[in-house]
Amino acid sequence: MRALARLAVTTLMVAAPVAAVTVATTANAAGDPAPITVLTSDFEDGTSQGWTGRSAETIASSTAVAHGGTRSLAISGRTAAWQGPSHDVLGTFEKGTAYTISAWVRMESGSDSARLSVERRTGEVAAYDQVVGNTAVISGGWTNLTGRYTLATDVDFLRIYVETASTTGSFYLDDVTASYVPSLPIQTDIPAVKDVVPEFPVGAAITGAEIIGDHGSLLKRHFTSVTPGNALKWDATEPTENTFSYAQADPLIAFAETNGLAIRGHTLVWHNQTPSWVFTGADGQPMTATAEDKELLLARLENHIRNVAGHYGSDIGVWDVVNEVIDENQADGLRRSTWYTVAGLDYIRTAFRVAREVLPDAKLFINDYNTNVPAKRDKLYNLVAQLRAEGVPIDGVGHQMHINVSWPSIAETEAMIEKFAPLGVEQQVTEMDVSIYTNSSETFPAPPADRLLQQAYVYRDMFALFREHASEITSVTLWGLADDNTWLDTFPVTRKDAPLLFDTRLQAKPAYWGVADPSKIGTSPSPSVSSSPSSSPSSSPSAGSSTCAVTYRVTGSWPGGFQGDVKVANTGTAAISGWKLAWRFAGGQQVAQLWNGSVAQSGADVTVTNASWNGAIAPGGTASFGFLGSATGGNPAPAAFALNGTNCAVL
Ligand code: 9MR
Repeated sequence: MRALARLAVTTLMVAAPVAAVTVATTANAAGDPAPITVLTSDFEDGTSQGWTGRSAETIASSTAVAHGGTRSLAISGRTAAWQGPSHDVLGTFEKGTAYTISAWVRMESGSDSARLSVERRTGEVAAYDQVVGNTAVISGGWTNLTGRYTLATDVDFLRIYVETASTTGSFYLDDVTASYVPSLPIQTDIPAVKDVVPEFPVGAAITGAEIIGDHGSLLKRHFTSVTPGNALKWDATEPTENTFSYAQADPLIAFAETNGLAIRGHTLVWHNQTPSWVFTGADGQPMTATAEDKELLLARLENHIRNVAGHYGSDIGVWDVVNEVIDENQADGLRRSTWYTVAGLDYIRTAFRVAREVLPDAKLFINDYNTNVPAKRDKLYNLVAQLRAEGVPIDGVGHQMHINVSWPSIAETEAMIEKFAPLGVEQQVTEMDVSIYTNSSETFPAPPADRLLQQAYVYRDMFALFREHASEITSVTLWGLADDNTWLDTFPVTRKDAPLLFDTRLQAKPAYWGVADPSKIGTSPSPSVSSSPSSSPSSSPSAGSSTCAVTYRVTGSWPGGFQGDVKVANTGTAAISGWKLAWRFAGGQQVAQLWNGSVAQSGADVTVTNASWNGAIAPGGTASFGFLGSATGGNPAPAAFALNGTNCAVL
């Protein structure tokens, strides 16, 4: 066994969300006590140290390769990808404690992906919780799998195991540990958020782990509303056609009811976390825009809503009926999801109509991210205005508010609220979190104090704004309870983030004080107030008057990221000798990597300076560069560019 460094941000991919557990990366914040290790397997004693195969595969200590020492565990004779080594942790793992599990894996030959999971059983019912998603493994070296797992239910069977994604190749396992950092009692001598913010319910998104032990106490103490973060989504509630499951959601709903918390239902219709059968036609083929497929899709939608919304009835007072349907890059503003391509706008009409029929008294919401970005905000506004004019029963607009310490400005956020006010809809902040990162390349082993303070000012100013607008804003929900369980640990890249009011040990952060008592965090203004630094292009110039022209193209995109290509043309009569091109990313995009130039980004403002070989642009000549960027929501093209301080035509 070699000592494992537990301080670094770990590599982890979380794929499907799992039932009633917390899954997240971990990084010990400075000052945390040493972890307590509850399981160590180094295989140095020549035995398999309690590891057995999940089936009839062969498990044996081996000297062929070792991560540490001279031995590892060899797994061979596998006849299915799910077969692999497994170890009992029943009686080792306690409910409500977050364990960090680390294992090293290496293929005997070739390559595959490996993942680490927990199998738990209660009575005859088995569940499989993924702790570390598919991670590339090779024969030439060791790959670490590390993730965090919190058991949230009573079980009579509990084993951790490793499997591969596709092949049945032999592999090795070594240096497995499971450990936890002892928890701290929650603070009972600080004001409750719900008491200092009486204007509207303040909520937290929760999984099974947030309702037990200290997490449950913290939740009850500070919050008046909850949103099940994954448990009500289609993949959890109707994994196979017409077979409904409330196993994940029921305990959360029961907790909320017992403790008098309001419940936001999230979400009835989304393009993510929806099983593929939903979009598979009667012929077994992916649905297309035929009348037959549309009819089947809308029937499935209606059946889903009647069952899920009907199961909870009036217990859930607010539903995100549809989620993330806007794509501001489409002329009509509508996301080209399968929902849309098969059923057009009728899927939204049907969803609201059926939800209203089932729940005459519930508030029905349309929910989206980046609703502060004017292009997206306006498309959402247009859609809601159109549908309400048709009589579609949309009661409210949900602003997710996944933001960061330097974006967006308070002014832009206020403009967002004011935009929707004339529609007469309720508005709710539904998924707020404030990342400490301003681009995809930053990684901190522990949250720096200045970022935590910046974050506190953002929370202070945003909550002040929401409270001023309490006649429009009827609820504010944070996307998580504490920093120990946040989706931002794996998005847009894997690194430890700290976007919430309470830290990984459930203690109040400066962000909490920004909400609860801003006098405790000093008087510095929020850095998010200013959104228009002077280096940025001021407005879109007219094509005829400038001496430069910029062509900006997105040449590829994928969830969370994109590739951009930029060409700068010298349309003047004088040679350019050295250039700087500036623009603003209005959608929160961040440049992660850039070639044929060097980049600096501060908040939304990007400046690219020529490389040594492309600084000279003769009249009529061009220079080009490319980059990889992250886009957490929409990816609007910059509206204007300035070359050496002069606005360019945009082609
Ligand atoms: O918090 C959710 C996370 O556990 C899931 O892995 C993720 C991907 O489907 O969805 C997260 O919740 C999303 C929410 O449902 C809609 N807005 C964006 C949220 C963060 O991705």
